[in-house]
This record gives sequence, C-alpha cells and structure tokens, in this order.
Amino acid sequence: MERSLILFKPDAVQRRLCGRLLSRIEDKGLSLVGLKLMRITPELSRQHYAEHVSKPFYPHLEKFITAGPVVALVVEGPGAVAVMRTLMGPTNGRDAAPGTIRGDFGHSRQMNLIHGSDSVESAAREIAIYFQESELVSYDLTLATWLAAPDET
Ligand code: D4T
Repeated sequence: MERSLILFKPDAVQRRLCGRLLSRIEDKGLSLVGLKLMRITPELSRQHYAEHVSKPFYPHLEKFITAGPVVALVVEGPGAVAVMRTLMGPTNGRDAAPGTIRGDFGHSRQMNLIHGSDSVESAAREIAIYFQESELVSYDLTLATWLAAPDET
C-alpha cells in the first residue's frame, strides 16, 4: 500500500475546483488519509521545492504557491504515486491529455492546479513536511474486496 502527498494549489482553491479534483481521486479508488486547508509560507515552499530553489523560475513559483491557501492531502492505495501522476497529467497543462486533471482544467505550466509526489521516496519526505503522524487516519474500506483482487494490493 502506497501513499502520496497531494496539494490542490492556490489556483485550484481560488477557482473553487477542490471538490471536483477530490471527486476524481475518490472515483479512481484512492483513499483519503489526511486533509487540511493551509497556507504555504516561503520557508515551507523552499523545503518542498528544495530541488528547484536555485532555478531561475523559483521566485515566480514561490510567489504563486504562497499567494493563497492550498489543500494538502495524503492519499493511499496500491501504486498511489504513479496512479496520481497519471490522473494529474504532465506538468504543463498544454501537454496534458484530455481526461487528466491538468488536461481538463488548465493550460499553464506554473498554474497547473495540483501537486503529486513523483516517487515513493519523495512522498515519504513530503508527507513528513506537511503532516504530523497523528493527523493521518488509517481505516479499512468495507468495499475493498470489490475494488481489487487480493494479490493486487
Ligand atoms: P509539482 O511538483 O508542482 O507537482 O510539479 P511537477 O512535479 O509536475 O513538476 P516539476 O517538479 O518539474 O516543477 C515544480 C513546479 O514548478 C513549476 N514550474 C516548473 C514553473 O513554474 N516553471 C518551470 O519552468 C518549471 C519546469 C511547475 C511545477
């Protein structure tokens, strides 16, 4: 069972798309184990985007990601990291296929609505940045036996 750190970025919150984005995640069959509305500070942005801090686009990225509240989520399910990346589509909305979140709701590279961890290792790092262990709630799904075969989990 895998977990991924998801953010509905400030553009998604401002455009009131959070409900529709969450529906897509639930429809796909991933479980919600953490959820909060919060503001990303410049310090948190530098921590989250550590690999990008020295890049020329970083100041614009920080300005955008700190400009309004975000919704932070932890989702769980078999292959959750890759499943979410597929559901989101590629970074630039212009390249994202219809049917993906970025493909259906935008055409920007920076204002691309949603973040999802890019590996299991990144997910562990990012979840620890955004959530205390006590804020994550695990539970059994009564529907689980009808969502995937036992050897798929
Ligand atoms: P995030 O991390 O936000 O889910 O996006 P990706 O994983 O899909 O993309 P990324 O790490 O390459 O980029 C992080 C973030 O920076 C924005 N960005 C990126 C930007 O504003 N200008 C750029 O030139 C690039 C490459 C978009 C996503």
